[in-house]
Amino acid sequence: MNAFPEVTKVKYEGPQSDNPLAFRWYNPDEVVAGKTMKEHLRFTVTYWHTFRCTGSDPFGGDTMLRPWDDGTESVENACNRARVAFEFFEKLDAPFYAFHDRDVAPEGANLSETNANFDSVAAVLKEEQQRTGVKLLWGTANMFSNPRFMHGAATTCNVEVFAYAAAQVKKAMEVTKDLGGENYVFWGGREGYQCLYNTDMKRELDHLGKFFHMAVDYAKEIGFTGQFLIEPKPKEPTKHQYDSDAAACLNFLRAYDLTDHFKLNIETNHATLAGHEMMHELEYAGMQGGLGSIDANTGDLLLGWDTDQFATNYYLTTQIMLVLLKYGLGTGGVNFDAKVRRESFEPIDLFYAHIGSMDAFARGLKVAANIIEEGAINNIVADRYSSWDSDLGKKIESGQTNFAELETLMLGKGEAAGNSSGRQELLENIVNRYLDRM
Ligand code: XUL
Ligand code: CO
Repeated sequence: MNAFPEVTKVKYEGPQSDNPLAFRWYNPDEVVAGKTMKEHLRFTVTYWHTFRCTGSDPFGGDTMLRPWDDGTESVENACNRARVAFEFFEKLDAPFYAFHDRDVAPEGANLSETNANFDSVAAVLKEEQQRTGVKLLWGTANMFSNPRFMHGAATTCNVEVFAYAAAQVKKAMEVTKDLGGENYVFWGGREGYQCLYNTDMKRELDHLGKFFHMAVDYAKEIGFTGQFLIEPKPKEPTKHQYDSDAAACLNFLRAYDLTDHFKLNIETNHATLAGHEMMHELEYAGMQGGLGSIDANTGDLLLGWDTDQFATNYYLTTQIMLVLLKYGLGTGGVNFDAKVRRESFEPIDLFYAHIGSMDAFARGLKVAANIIEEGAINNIVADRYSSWDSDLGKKIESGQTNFAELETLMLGKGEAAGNSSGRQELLENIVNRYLDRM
């Protein structure tokens, strides 16, 4: 394979380099906060955007130039594409990739044929993984593109579609396990509703709970030990998706007794659609022990939909890395669920896009590590809450007091102690200072 003849292996050349095909910040073996960058970041290329995106949009057709792809839905073309994908991962020095079942292999005339197609391509993926050492971060099932899923998959009103979805996930879990996948993701593409008049929400959510329990049971049965992840998103394609944000997902998991088996895969553009900052979603998941992995992208705030762009903004990557350093990623990774713009149609643009975002995350990691190491933010936060370190604070936090006792105290004092400044602007300046230092 030589689909990208103009690229050899992308290497670290340092911040002064003006080579657009070199890393300026991502230096895989450099140790930051006790681990190599490679270990911290676990960069992952998404198969669907990088190898299946055609560039079409609601207003126009395909634009992407992909000379290796013959444009057919044949298994042969899929196998060839898989080999090209691994050439890309290798040249980019990306340690992981992630896929949907239907990205890698075409559907057949029936489920058995579809499964056979999947097995044929999975054999190539396995061979290529062994050849290159690139690993599978996660697998997932696409249960949103085919028209059968118009009403949903696990939350459909059609019981046989539920059964089909179960069969599809069963197979996707088997292939993910066989390829050594470290996680398995559920993004509820059509698990939601367009209209409440025709929706039995309670019944749909009960079915979703049952579906996830079946997945947990099947994982045990086949010895799949990867982490299950749910990816929150509030809307698109449905008007409301049940996994709308981290809080909704965690509440669902708790209500259906699934918290021990699932964590969350948090995506920046989805956080934006939910009206949250990425940092909020990460912190919310992290503080409840539910942060599993991230889909690293960004949206265009002026467009307001899920544009899945590559993140290059250092403030964003610094914020993300501040939270990831706090909670760790475990078996998760930084998965580039991002696509090049339809105008960036040449194969080389795939390299520019990934290199730029890998560098932005690497720099964010270094800045965040410095901020944490020097306590630049944490000391101010600790100071802000220091009144809680008093005897009174300890009593409240350990549940050893009550309203009546607190009333007596305040009646005696007459007024609470004065407040101190929140220092928001100072903190924003501090982040700038650490960015300047790099
Ligand atoms: C859709 C999205 C998906 C999931 C995997 O917005 O993010 O690609 O990441 O199904
Ligand atoms: Co995603």
